[in-house]
Amino acid sequence: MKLHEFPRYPLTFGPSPVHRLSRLTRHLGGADIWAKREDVNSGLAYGGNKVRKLEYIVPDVLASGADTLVSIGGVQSNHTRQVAAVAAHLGLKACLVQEEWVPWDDPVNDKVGNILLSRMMGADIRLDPSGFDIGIRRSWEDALREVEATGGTPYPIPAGASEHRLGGLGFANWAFEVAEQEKALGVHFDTIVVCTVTGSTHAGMIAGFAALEDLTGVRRRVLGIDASATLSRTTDQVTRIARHTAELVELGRDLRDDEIQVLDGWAGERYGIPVDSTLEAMRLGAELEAMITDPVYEGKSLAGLVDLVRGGEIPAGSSVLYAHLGGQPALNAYHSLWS
Ligand code: 5PA
Repeated sequence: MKLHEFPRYPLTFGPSPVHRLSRLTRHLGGADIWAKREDVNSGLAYGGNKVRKLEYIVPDVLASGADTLVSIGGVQSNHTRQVAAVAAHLGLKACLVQEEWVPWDDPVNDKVGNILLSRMMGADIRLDPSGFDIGIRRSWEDALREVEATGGTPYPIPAGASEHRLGGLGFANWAFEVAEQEKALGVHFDTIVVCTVTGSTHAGMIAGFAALEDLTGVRRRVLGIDASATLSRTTDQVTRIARHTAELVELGRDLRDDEIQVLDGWAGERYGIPVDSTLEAMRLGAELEAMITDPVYEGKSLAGLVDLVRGGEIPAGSSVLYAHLGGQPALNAYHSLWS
């Protein structure tokens, strides 16, 4: 099936906004910097990148007859909050396993931000002491079995909706959305910068931009900035999902190695823990553009963009598009960074 033939259940406002970051561009004095804003893509509990992925998964949920979405993430997972939002919107239940992915011992960590919103939306939340791992987890499989044992019909959504057959489609389509917006704005983005952890956002973009390249002959770089701090696992997962998604949309060729680039250098030592470059990027985004980023994901990918523009790896003369994937609710648990 071609990408446009896959059913898509609307959960977003439509194409997410694209705008120029002129003060950040001037401050760094190199490439022209723009942002595409998944953080304001939907009215469902602040939206974010998972809402866009879920647009391609919901038709399968509805066809399955399930009554409970079962998913997993860290205590401050944005993904599980978006699953809770989509469940509420559809009149389904959400069962969320929330593990201790981040050793962040702020006393409000499991009370504010994403987890608060998920509770408000009626999700059944199971806190679990296991640590960070982007793979398939026993706690999640247990939750699936429990929902079944209590008479429910579960629908499994893995971490970040990434290891789902359809998980890459949302961001494959994002590439085509960008191409339309470029025409309207009279700009061409030769480089895309995106945060990557469980992989299907970046992987979907890779498949989508590959299909676009085959139509237009125009090559661009899609640079994933690792925020997992488990680089090889994330790179493997991005590669696997990109290849799978390319096959699903009948790309008709193998992806080249240069199409799959996960960059190291901004994740710090641990997933979820900001480092100096994260805090500097968060500050620049906020002070120069009022563009708010979080310390787990977007602060790290913005730090990558800042360094790549500063160092000229993204040269002056380039136009770079920063994919803002959301994530701000977690900031509440990180109030101590600014107080
Ligand atoms: C997340 C993911 P991928 O997981 O698709 O690589 O996306 C990375 C990413 N930015 C980037 C934000 C704001 C994100 O929330 N979040 C996860 C979560 O549980 O919230 C899946 C890890």
